[in-house]
Amino acid sequence: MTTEALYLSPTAKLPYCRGCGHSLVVRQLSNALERLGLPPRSIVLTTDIGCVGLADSLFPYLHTVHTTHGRSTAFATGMALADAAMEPQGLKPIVMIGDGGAMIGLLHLVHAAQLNVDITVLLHNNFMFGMTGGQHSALSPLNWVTATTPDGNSIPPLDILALLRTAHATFLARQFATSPDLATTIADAINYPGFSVVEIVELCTAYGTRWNQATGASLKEIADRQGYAIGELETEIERPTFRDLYRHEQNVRKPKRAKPPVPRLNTTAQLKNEVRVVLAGTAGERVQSAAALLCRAALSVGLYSTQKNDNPVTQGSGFSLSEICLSPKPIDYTGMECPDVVLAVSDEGWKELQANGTVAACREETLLFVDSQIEAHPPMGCVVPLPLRREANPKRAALAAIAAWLENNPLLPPEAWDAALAADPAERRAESLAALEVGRRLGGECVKSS
Ligand SMILES: Cc1ncc(C[n+]2csc(CCOP(=O)(O)OP(=O)(O)O)c2C)c(N)n1
Ligand code: SF4
Repeated sequence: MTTEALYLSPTAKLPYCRGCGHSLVVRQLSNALERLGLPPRSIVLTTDIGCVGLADSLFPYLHTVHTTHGRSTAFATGMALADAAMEPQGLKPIVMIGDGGAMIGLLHLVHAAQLNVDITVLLHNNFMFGMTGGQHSALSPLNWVTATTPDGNSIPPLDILALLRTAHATFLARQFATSPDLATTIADAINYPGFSVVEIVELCTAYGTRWNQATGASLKEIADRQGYAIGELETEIERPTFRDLYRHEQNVRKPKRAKPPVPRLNTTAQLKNEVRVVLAGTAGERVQSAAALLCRAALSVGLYSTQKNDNPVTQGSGFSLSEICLSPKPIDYTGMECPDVVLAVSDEGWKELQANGTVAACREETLLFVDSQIEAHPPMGCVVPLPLRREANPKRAALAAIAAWLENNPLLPPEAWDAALAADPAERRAESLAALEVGRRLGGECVKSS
């Protein structure tokens, strides 16, 4: 296999119109890769929509991804972020995008430049949308005739490199597709360890040349008229790449204080069948943490448990809800069509249970423990009102409700709670034990009275 065969297939039939600048770029990209001698599998050619996006199949030995319009830079950025975090590293995404795609996905370019991810963007600027019939793009020069500006464009064009400079890009280059230096510039850009962009000024021969009497020789004049510098542009800043920053952060970051796994006790739980519990209350009143504690307690005695939380987008206001499954067997489905137990400790929680259909889904045998301040009128099920908020205080009402239910259905031995609470700071553990105590007492009283 010749080296060229590793990049542009020697039998490749280029799909572009005769004289299209894209053909020149494809050949010069192949030359640049050949010079760099990069392993083909270390490159991901990430192409955009448009004629520019037809390049994938010409490079059979590279990884290729053909993406949605304007999003090629975002795909490449994602790959570069993942590559920086993985071992071994060494994937180089190269984006091939048109001026149309660059406009549609402009912020992806800005973002890639800000992040300084190791990607190279080859921005094929033929001043128009080629594939769809030669419409104007935000990079069309003044007076440029396009399908949508038949009398010539009167909107000043965007200088994409100037824009990316303000996004802190550190490698910016502009070349003509016809330039003998193009392969060198592309190679330099690929070699650059951070974000690099090469704007390639070229012509769409299907529309641009015809409507503007332009030829390859006119490119310099067009660039001059817009004040566009050609070549690798000066950038005054040196700054770390995303890869450098990531490595640095990995080295300095303090290990996250994760809760240790819950210890597994010798005791087993008295649970034969799966039980599904919905716990509902008010945000900020430790509803979801009480549910997590129940799950940990269940794990300590060999049960399986799952927890799904819900709250409004506001996080700190409104309802707070947890759906908990406990089971002696692995839990494959965590849905909650008809809960076995409903624990509602505040008005907000109860209203949400009505709104989300939980109350309507209760059956005859569903147990409902609700705070006595709530006016609960479920269509079915057995409602047990308990003064949870008053006796345990609102922040402990959820845990007290769990304890009250378990006092009536002793699924977990008391030592399961000790195991679940073992990792908590002493003060928090004492609060939780107090809540459990109140719940047991209230639950015990309702057993006696029934
Ligand atoms: C989101 C979205 N918008 C519009 C289109 C239609 N579309 C297909 S190709 C194209 C023009 C591409 O122009 P450019 O990116 O400059 O590439 P060229 O064809 O010139 O190589 C457009 C607008 C699309 N496919 N997807
Ligand atoms: S339509 Fe224009 S951009 Fe597309 S291949 Fe033909 S010349 Fe190139």
